[in-house]
Amino acid sequence: AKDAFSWEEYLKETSSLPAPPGCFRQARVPPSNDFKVGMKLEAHDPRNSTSVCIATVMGLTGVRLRLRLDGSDNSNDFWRLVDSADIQPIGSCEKNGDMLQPPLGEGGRQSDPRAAGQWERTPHLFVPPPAGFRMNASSWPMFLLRTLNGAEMAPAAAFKKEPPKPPQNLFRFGMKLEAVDKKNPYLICPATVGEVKGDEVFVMFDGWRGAFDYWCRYESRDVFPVGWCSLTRHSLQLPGNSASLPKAVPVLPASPSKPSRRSMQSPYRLPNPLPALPVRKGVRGRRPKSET
Ligand code: MLZ
Repeated sequence: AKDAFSWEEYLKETSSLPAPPGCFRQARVPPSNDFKVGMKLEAHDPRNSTSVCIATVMGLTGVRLRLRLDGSDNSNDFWRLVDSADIQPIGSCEKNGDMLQPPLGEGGRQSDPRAAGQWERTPHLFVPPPAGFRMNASSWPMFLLRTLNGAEMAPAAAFKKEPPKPPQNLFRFGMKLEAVDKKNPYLICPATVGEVKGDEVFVMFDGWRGAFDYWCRYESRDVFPVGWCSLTRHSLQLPGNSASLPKAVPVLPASPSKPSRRSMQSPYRLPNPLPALPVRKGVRGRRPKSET
């Protein structure tokens, strides 16, 4: 499309620089996505990361998977990279022998320990139900049998090794990146480093007045170098048009020991949240219509 987002033009327009690839815990050459919709795997429950559940691939987007825990509804889908350490082939838990734990019921309460006892007698079913599992805990083993019976299991080769952490936080104020919008985690959007503090990075979404911004660790799997989406054929959102960023955002030299002072040195230090600025007409495309 002729109005597709161009990083090249956008970087010029905003006089900014992309964060170098070495800042990110992402593969230099993105892995292939060898999963298929409907495949089953084991995934750490995002609401209770020590428990591992059966999940189904509901969709593929670039090298990310849209996952749903078996036994839970469509309101808690989550997204993981194919090289995420949070996912593994069916059977990994049992192999590691670390699976026996009582199920979490509604609201994260532990359910009747007698139910857990039942599972101990079915060693091939050493998998706790997902946090949202609504049936009686004792029906879980049968549910699992049914859910796995005849299911296509994701092959081990589809799971890629998680890339190593960069040795330190190399992000600097003003650098551009692509980042998952945690409130709308299917979206990846253009963003700017708004602040750096120790191992943490403040991700600011361009053109959204701070409503979606967040702090994350520098080795977060939710941030990507400029060009990642186009490389992996994931859609990239347009910047919002609620506020424009300053024309020149200097990228300052490293001084990890004094993060706050470094950011204050910037003559273009952005207040947080960004003030409402007049919308520039027709500069960077439309804002998506609904506030969902
Ligand atoms: N439905 C929302 C999406 C906003 C996405 C912002 N990402 C930084 C809206 O249009 O308001």
